[in-house]
Amino acid sequence: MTERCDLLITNVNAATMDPSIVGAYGAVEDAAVAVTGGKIVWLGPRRELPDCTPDEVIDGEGQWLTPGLIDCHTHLVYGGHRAGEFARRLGGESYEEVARSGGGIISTVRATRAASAEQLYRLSEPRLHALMSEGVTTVEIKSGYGLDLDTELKQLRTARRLAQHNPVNIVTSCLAAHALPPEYDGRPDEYIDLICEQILPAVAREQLADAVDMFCETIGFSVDQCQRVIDAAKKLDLPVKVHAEQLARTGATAMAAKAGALSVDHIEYISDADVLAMAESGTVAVLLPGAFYTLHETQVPPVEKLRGAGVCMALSTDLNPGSCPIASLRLMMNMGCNLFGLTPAEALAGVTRSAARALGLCCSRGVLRPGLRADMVLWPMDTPDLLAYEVGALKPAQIFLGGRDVTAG
Ligand code: DI6
Ligand code: FE
Repeated sequence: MTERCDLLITNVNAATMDPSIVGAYGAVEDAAVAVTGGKIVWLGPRRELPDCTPDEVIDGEGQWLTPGLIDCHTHLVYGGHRAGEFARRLGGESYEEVARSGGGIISTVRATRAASAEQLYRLSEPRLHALMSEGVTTVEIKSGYGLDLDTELKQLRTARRLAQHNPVNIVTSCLAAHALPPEYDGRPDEYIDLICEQILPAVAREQLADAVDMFCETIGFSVDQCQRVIDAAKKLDLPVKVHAEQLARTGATAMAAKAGALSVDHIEYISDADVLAMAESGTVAVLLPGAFYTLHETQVPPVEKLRGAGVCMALSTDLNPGSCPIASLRLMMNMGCNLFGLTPAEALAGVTRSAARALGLCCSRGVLRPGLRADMVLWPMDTPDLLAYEVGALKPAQIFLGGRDVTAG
């Protein structure tokens, strides 16, 4: 603890989410938190606070402070919308049927290719703002609605530009292996060549992606094709994550765990052996209840088995125009509990500590602890249980990004 600090928050209860602090939320009640240089430098019971001279003091008024929320799986940069397809699905057509008849991901690809960089930015920013208004301070954004070199680059540059103009951390993933573009119809292996030989190297040259993702599904790419993408990502020193086993068991999770993937996302159809493989490799399970809900799925991910095996479970929106057009991470916390059986404390861990781990960022954020970034949210509530329970009315009182107050309005 230095003698002076930039910011001191006192009279606050801290849901640190630090697993080394006993109790559901790693709670430190009647706490004080000191911040300098964008990082937490001291956190503990207020009565133990050493002498210090803060530049600014905030009275937390007995409210609760949590880590900034982290949405670790979004596709929020896209053109157009799919309201027409929503109506078709409500009329009884399945997601796969719509996709196979030229709708689905490919219809968003057409709209995203047609949008100018400026249009894409303007369409995407309100989606980002919706997340930020809920206390989200880190957002992952994927490409994958371009499926050609220029449009994949356009999407990823848009994500980087959103980060330059908004007080939020953005990390990006290249999801060129999302669907087969129409110009490669019947030639999926040649499209995988394009990804491995041209798209990923160009993305890496411009440092546009922090990771590489892929859609390993019967309506996406096979395990063998995805393995080639993983090998190409590894050559470029990029970590991988996999959309796995949302619609059927494919073997994607076993492949991802073997490759040391950061996360496998969805995983409704994984087997007991897959759960053990994840526990061994430390691969995070990213649960996406909004997609499950939107697609009226019935197969839930094996949460009890994941919990029993000690697999780290993150929660995310999957914000995308088809299977989850819902820009609310708080609603996902509620759905994680109601639909998947998480506890409220697991839901908060899922959008903080575990989400940070799914992005390979657990050394810098997701927990309130000295040495970590001061991305924090002050909530007007008397227990963190409310965060997963209530939807809509409970809003952050203050949002801090690297210790800076970035509360909107
Ligand atoms: N994430 C995805 O990328 C796909 N499903 C999912 O959960 C498809 C998104 C889309 O329909 O556009
Ligand atoms: Fe997704």
